[in-house]
Amino acid sequence: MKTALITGVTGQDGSYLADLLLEKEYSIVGLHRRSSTNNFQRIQHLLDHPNFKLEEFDLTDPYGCNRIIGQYHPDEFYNLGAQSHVQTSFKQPTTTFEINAVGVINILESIRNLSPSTRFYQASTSEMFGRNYVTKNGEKYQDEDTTMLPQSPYGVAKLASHHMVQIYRSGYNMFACSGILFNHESPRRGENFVTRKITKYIGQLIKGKTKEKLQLGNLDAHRDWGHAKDYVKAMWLMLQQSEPQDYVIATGQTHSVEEFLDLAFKSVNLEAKNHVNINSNLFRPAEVDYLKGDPTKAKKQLGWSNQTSFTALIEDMIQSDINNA
Ligand code: NAP
Ligand code: F7E
Repeated sequence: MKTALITGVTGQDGSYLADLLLEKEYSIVGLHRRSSTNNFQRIQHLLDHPNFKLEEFDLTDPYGCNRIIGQYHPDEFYNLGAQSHVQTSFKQPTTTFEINAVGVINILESIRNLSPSTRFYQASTSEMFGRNYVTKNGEKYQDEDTTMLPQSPYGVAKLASHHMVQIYRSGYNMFACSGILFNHESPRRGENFVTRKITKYIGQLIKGKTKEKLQLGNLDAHRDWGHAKDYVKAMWLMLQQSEPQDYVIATGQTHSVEEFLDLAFKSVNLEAKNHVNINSNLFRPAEVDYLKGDPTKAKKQLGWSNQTSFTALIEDMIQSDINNA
């Protein structure tokens, strides 16, 4: 039985990855930060699973990294833990860098020194591209070779760790790779990301739980949105290859925030314009205007492809939030 360690197991992706690896009969050690109140909502259904256990851990603690890696010598290590909110990274740039960049060095060093055969996955992101894209046949998109010009402390920290992974791979011959994942959402998405903010509001509106208008920021930004359940499969596939490499994971389609908003409201026969206020406080100091990934390499080499359409994603999130409300 293979052993996998997952940081960020209490988060959206960590919880779906744990589901997937348990189906594949892995033994999972979920690494979580101590908090004063229980935050196990997304993994509640796994807590009694015989192949699932939890360990306290913080990415910013190098001694803790050594302790965990030295104790388990895992076959696979998935680093999904992060300060993952872009807007928050402008307010907490140092914390973001400590967790998202220095934290990754902490793990890479522990693996290099204590368990060099462990395969390592890093959660890189389309935010690293920032405002940059390339144009081919009139199409604007980003792929593995597109120059990265991040526009937020989050993007800068993730780019630092992305380069670190490449250095440990080439310099120390480690099996270390990064998935450059474009936005992916689900019913388990954090409530302060724009998609979930919208679907949660719609659930509450329909059930008569709110009379307030929904406050949103920039509706013009374009994102390539997929479903987290599909994307965790790509993480696993990357660690099953004969050579470690980096891959873009995306749907290959882009939509504006406004399109998401309008479609979400229309799907329950409402008009967004009657329920939304634009709030300038929610605009970012710097914005990423346009993201559309080209997942050709992942399709060819991993056999991975997106399975959930944009409308099916919205439907899944809205149904779940109506039930929650
Ligand atoms: P998420 O729901 O915000 O989960 C982040 C996880 O990281 C949580 O479990 C959180 O624990 C944990 N964490 C935060 N600080 C930590 C620390 N100092 N030590 C250990 N764990 C810590 O994020 P997600 O959407 O699942 O994303 C997973 C990863 O993919 C992140 O690295 C994110 O940056 C990256 N990513 C996400 C997307 C996307 O669209 N979702 C796209 C590209 C890349 P708490 O529960 O205690 O807060
Ligand atoms: O913003 C706009 C906002 O916070 C999307 C993270 O998972 O994906 C995510 O980062 C867009 C931006 O996601 C609101 O300005 C408008 O243009 O949902 P978001 P994100 O910043 O794209 C990447 C790939 C990651 O790696 C990150 O970890 O929506 N927007 N109004 C708003 N955004 C938020 N959060 N809240 C609003 O009210």
